[in-house]
Amino acid sequence: MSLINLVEFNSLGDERGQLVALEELRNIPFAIKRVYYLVDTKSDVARGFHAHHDLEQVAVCVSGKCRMILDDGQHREEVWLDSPCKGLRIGKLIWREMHDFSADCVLLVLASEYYQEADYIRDYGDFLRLKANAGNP
Ligand code: T46
Repeated sequence: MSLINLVEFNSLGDERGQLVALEELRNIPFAIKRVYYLVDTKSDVARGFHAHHDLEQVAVCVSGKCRMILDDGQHREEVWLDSPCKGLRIGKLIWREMHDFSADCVLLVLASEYYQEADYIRDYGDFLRLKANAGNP
């Protein structure tokens, strides 16, 4: 099964421009507790490099693009987030990295939980051990 789980958002665009609506438990598959966005990112500076114990997210580049890598401890897959209509679901215990941000990138993330640093697994070795103990995948 692919790690790349995309959600296609309808664009309610017309001659004035595009409008995309994100609604919890409709086109976002969880109750939204937090919204954050990455802006002013640098093309040669990658971010992420962690997994979460218990967090679901949907990430969408509302402007520009970036390359997202997902890793379940056995497989790595990548996808370009390059459309405001393309959301990427990222489940729990998935390592993620963001690379190659375009200069105009705005990466919006909807999250199922409030921010909690204790939910992060920031060491790749710890992540692999956790996955192995949990019976990967
Ligand atoms: C993720 C990817 C896609 C907060 O205080 N509150 C927040 O809601 C968030 C997201 C971060 N922070 C703090 C934690 C760090 O001190 O902001 C600082 C930067 O966060 P971090 O280095 O984790 O940023 P990224 O871009 O590597 O990762 C972020 C999210 O943290 C992460 O959950 O999945 O974006």
